[in-house]
Amino acid sequence: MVVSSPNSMSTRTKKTNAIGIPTIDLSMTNGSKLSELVLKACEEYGFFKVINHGIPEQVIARMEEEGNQFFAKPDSEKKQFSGPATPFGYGSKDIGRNGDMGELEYLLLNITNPLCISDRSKTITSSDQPANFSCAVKEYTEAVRELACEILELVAEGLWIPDKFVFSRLLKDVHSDSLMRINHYPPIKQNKNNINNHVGFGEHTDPQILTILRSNDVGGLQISSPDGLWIPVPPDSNEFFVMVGDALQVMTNGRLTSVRHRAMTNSVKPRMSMMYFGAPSLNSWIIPLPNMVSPQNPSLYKPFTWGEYKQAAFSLQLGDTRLHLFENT
Ligand code: GA4
Repeated sequence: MVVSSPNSMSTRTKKTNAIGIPTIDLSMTNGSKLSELVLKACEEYGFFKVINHGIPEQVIARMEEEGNQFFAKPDSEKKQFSGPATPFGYGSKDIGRNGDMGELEYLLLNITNPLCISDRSKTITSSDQPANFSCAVKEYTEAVRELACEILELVAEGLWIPDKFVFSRLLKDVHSDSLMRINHYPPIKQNKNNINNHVGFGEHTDPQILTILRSNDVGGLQISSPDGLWIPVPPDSNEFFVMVGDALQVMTNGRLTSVRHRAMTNSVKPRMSMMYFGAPSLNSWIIPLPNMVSPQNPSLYKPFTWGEYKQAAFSLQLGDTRLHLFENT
């Protein structure tokens, strides 16, 4: 396996032994073993793959099909869905509000509970059947939100938190600020040395609680390993990848850490990934849970709301570390 160092955009790479991405079989019947494995993966990598997740193939296929149809439209049509600063809708190359650029186009949609996508998102169509796109998003999001909740309940069990719904409840809240994103990375020509090292989406951590990612069968995702090397994640279009976000890091008082990741482009095939970002409501407090704090293990963070954190994150650059702004000194 070839890995390179985070923060270096150079082509400097290093060969190492294959580093296994933790894979968790959700159909395991031994519940306490399952929660132990989920917790271990969250602690060691902040990242893992889930198999036997129970999400029907056709729900995934339908969402992929709608995404492909949308991105295949002419630019002039896609641009009609460009979002205002909020930023919902279609975007191309610009990431966030502070000049970050990527080699991709995307759709960013806000998701509400009970599941319905916002009025603006509802107008997005991929075909002459306007309802198809919003139905596919609704069905897909419902399924991945359930998956995220199941995983968060396992995390709570693994941490011996008496209320196992402490995290999942936040995603089910009627005011949950969760998002759905579909990224499309068209192939990029190789440079003159035949090296393709274009960063499609720059390195960052996700600000939310938990991310559920699924991509087509084209590679590109890389995660930063605990010892600071980039690990390429082999694609698996039938399965889902789970990432710990900043808010979960804070609520577990740093026991789980959010994973730094990025996406590379290739010169052959388009990559499409879809992410559900599970978040609490804007006025929820993001604070370490009582049983994650003790006199020996005091709270690492000042109390803040999800709205405050989101505002801070969205006013910084993609790769900036943001949690230190909220650390206790
Ligand atoms: C990363 C995770 C999600 O894709 C996202 C991104 C958001 C954006 O694209 O507008 C941000 C980025 C993400 C973190 C820092 C800020 C905000 C771009 C950026 C520079 C939608 C999110 O919630 O945070």
